Amino acid sequence: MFNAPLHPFSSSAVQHPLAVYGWDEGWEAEFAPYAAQGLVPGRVVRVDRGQCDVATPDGVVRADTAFVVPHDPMKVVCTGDWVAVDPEGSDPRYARTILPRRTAFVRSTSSKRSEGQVLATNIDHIVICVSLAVELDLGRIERFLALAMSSSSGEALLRTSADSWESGAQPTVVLSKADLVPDPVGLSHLVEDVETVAPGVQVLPLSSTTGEGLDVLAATIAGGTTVLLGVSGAGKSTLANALVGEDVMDVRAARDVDGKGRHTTTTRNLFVLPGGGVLIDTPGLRGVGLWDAEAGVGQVFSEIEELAGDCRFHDCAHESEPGCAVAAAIEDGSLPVRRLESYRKLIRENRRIVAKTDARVRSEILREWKRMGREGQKAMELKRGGGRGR
Ligand SMILES: Nc1nc2c(ncn2[C@@H]2O[C@H](COP(=O)(O)OP(=O)(O)OP(=O)(O)O)[C@@H](O)[C@H]2O)c(=O)[nH]1
Ligand SMILES: [Mg+2]
Ligand SMILES: [Zn+2]
Repeated sequence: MFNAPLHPFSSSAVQHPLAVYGWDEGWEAEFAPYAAQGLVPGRVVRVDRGQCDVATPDGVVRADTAFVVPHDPMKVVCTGDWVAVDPEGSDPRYARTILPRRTAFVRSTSSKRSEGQVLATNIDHIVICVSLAVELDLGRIERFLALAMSSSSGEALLRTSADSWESGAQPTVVLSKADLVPDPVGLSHLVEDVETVAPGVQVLPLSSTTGEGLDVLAATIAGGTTVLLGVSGAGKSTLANALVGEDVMDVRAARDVDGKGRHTTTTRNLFVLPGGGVLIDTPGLRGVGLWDAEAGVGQVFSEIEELAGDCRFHDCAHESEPGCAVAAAIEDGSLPVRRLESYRKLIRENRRIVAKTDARVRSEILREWKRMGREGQKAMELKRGGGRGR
């Protein structure tokens, strides 16, 4: 591919050997101090139990990630990270540091803990894979989208403020296995259903079997880094193989009909796409806990937030306030009740998660609880007081 042997840090017009992995001037500048130490840049293409495979100018090497802070999941090396590799040593080598992440896709790990889990980093596109072989779960699509739209910059992730951040990556919803819905009218209805829960988001029916939609998706994600997300069995790895043009991933055997819930893919793997850009295939996500996704929820439910701007009171809770534009939209049928409930649920859930991670928000919520508690108590006292005389 390269006509001349290249010095890895050369900034000449000749393409850098890591350019196909997304290496650019920004990374080069970021890496300069490490280059001065004699370290080599590389992109993590796979992580497996404390070791990772790193694409370097000399090819893919195995590296130990001993530098990580194991109890801080946000600092654990992740597929998509750019790292500085020690050229000394053989197998494994040592990855010394992670370059600051431009974006990261994070979910909360469990409802008990306040930890976020970084699923992929330095991503530009998020492809949410939804199988048409099973009934559509619109609530789950909204949840995936809220998380996708709040994927944030690496530095922001380490901040502990409640400021909402700009969305880092552009989502696309792929309706996979479209060959299983041969009726075009039925298919377009399904697409419309998903479009209503994904304002402003491209919704693309696709079949890895027939190739339908594949070229459109390939064009959408050409250039940049794309991560494939979705539940197990959605067809992510099959799609990865189709996009890469090679069987790079194992897929679930078609006869494995009882494979429900079993994960075929267990690691996150990064591949170079023939049309430019890279693709990260991920294991199926059972649950996607929101992680500081307020901005994302706002975007997914933008029509509700827009309506809220027309409510008479700026702090309208859309319960039974007079002049509530949201209630009016429910009334006239233009806003489905399911949608409002889904919005409320995700906002509540996100607040709980944020409260666990952020002291300021926590104290705000506490104040609110206390206020409500005091009011509740007053109400109770009034009631009791009123009852006492009888
Ligand atoms: N009919 C049809 N079947 C498909 C298509 N894409 C994938 N499948 C089938 O769906 C099943 C699951 O596909 P995988 O690609 O392994 O799914 P996955 O999302 O990677 O699953 P995990 O790795 O467990 O997360 C396999 O049996 C595939 O053959 C498609 O376009 N059409
Ligand atoms: Mg898979
Ligand atoms: Zn309202």
